[in-house]
Amino acid sequence: MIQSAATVMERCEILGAISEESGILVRPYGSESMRRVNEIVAGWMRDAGMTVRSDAIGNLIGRYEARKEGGGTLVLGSHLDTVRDAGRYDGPLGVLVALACVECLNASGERLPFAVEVAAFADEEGLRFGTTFLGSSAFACTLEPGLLDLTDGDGVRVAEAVHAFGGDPDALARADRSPNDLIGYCEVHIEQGPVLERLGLPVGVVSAIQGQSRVGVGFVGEAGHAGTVPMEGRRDALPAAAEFVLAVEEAARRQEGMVATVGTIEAHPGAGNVIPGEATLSLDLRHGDDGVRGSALQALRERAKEIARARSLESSWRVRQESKAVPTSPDLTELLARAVEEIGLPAHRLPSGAGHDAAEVAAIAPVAMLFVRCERGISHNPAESVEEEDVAVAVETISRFLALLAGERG
Ligand code: HGY
Ligand code: MN
Ligand code: MN
Repeated sequence: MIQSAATVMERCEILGAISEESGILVRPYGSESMRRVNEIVAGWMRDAGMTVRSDAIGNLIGRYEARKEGGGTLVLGSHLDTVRDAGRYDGPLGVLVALACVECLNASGERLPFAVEVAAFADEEGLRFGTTFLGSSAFACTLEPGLLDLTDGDGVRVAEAVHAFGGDPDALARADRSPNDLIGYCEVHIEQGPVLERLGLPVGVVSAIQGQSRVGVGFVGEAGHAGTVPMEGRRDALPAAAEFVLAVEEAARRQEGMVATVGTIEAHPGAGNVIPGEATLSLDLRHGDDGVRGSALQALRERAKEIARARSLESSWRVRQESKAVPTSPDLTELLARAVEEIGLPAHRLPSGAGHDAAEVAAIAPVAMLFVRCERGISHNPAESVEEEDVAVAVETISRFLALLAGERG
């Protein structure tokens, strides 16, 4: 497992150097850098004895066949897209640990009673379209057709991007596979929080993934000359956006367990001496209880309207994507916990504040997740860091998990 962990670490470095921009890691859906990492990972999958396919959105899927047909399929994996100025482990670690486990099986010629697939999802972060989980929602066949009309910053529609990436937008509504064949999905991911580090544990077992909403919010007024238009009567869109940002922060601070973030804001037309006629921003709102999240979202929508009204502006509100809170499967999670305990570690259970592909795959299969300790809980940041020894524990845990599952189904 130590050798496998070293390979995982090296591969995280290799993939982490493949980016759309030099100096920072940024790998959005459908980009040239994503095409390159998919080619590299596909090569590693083939070397590990897997057959490789891409589905209708461009998720890369490697398959290691079962001892004999009809035993079902267990899917392991995570995503290969990144946020802007990303770390090297959020996503790729889960794909590469999964691959390392299949490599171990292949090296000893071992076949399990079920097939193992490694899924490398093509869009989890939603950087390009302000969404989340496009890849795994296509995999789970839960992708809302309306999403195909969303556009990126250059006006390219999701459907066009899927086509350009070699996918088939018309096939997204059709399942690539029968869910009846699926035994489950298990994802390894960095924790992205400080809990495991504080407890001194290399890995933890996820109990639930909290829900999230992503919204595009806009304020429209009238652009004008910064020097000649008096303050009285201006219809400046940016102060409205600023008021809204503060309202978001206040709403989240008031509600226990809620987190809300405005991660992007733009003023148009965007010149120092022009009153912004339009301001657009992103809202990311999360809570473990979907009802609480829904009410908070509605309240913020009303707030945006009030702010706009008071300033004689128009406001717009576009929910780009929502995902519900998802508990992990008790059975698979119990098995994962047993795998951790077999190594001689306590199986600490913790919820996930971050979203994960597992939340989408849960629509068609039971899911489980293993978190790996990361330094100071930092993620979505180039300072993301994991220890090779912890990765070795993750590889060993998933290998044992596969063996336990094989014992149950054998
Ligand atoms: O934003 C998230 O929770 C995930 O990292 N995409
Ligand atoms: Mn992420
Ligand atoms: Mn991730």
